[in-house]
Amino acid sequence: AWEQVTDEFEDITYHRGVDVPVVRIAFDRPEVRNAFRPGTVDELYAALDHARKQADIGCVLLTGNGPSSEDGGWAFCSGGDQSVRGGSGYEYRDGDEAGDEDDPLVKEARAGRLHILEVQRLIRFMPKPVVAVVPGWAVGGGHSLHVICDLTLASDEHAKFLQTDPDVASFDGGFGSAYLAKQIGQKKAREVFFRGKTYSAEEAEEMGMVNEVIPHEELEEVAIEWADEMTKKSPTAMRMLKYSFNMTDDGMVGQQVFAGEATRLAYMTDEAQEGRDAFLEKREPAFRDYPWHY
Ligand code: 1HA
Repeated sequence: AWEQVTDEFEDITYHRGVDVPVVRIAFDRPEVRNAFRPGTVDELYAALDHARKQADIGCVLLTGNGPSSEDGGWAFCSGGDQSVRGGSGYEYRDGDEAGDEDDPLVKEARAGRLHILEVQRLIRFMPKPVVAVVPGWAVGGGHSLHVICDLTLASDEHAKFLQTDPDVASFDGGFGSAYLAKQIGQKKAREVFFRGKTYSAEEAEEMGMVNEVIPHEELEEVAIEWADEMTKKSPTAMRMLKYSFNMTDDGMVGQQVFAGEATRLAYMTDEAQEGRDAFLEKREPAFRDYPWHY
């Protein structure tokens, strides 16, 4: 069972679990296969950032609502909305929430955006697992979103994986491609982009970019079961593991994020309290009272 977190959003829905400490964030534009326009990305970022900060939430499910009322088609996300693509990115249009020309701050925002990459980074660095729950098409920038998620669960019947980037003269040269190659190998990742073939959920699982293929009707139920299992584990251990998995691929930023968590743990020691207390009491810290662990 879910309860709605807010009804403020237009292009996504945002719920939290009643029995399990998990949230469900879903694209809600099924008539365009859940393509994202700039406002969709703003809302997605806001919801993910909210979920990131909830200390009682241990897992995020990212999915797409469906089916389409037009033709019954299912989608996770079909990437950037090509109908609002302009010369420098995806553009707000008249009538969009952030498209009001009279507002000077918003005027800035009308420039073309590629800020789905900011969403990718938020998913990458948030200290809890994000699961792509793929009920249908994962295409283009939508495919890259499933790649960046920690885990992917896919509908046996409707999930389809397709990389159209070079068909529409776009390229996700970051996580969408390079990280995909880490998951499925260089040859396969190059095939996904260079050939642009549609892969079934089973094929995607064999390739190693889907964790489990699930009967369509049970997809969300199983996703909640996985969330239930993961959120019963130690939050600190889960966070350290996610950042450990990230670190080798994330260079100095990976080290910074992992080290930040090490600093947080170090702050919890008596030794760290002594450092703070000595400063506040204007005395030498008595660090010789603390062991050099081995
Ligand atoms: O690569 C990036 C980025 C890289 C770096 C930095 C930022 C990035 C940001 C974004 C992206 C990208 O996402 S580029 C890739 C953009 N996406 C695509 O090229 C996918 C386009 N869509 C399709 O190939 C197909 O529609 C489909 C495989 C998802 C589904 O095919 P299907 O089931 O045959 O349905 P179809 O009839 O094509 O689509 C249903 C409706 O949804 C159509 O509307 P209608 O003609 O009935 O009015 C279709 O136009 C619409 N639709 C689907 N996808 C999109 C879309 N409308 C706008 N944008 C879409 N992406």
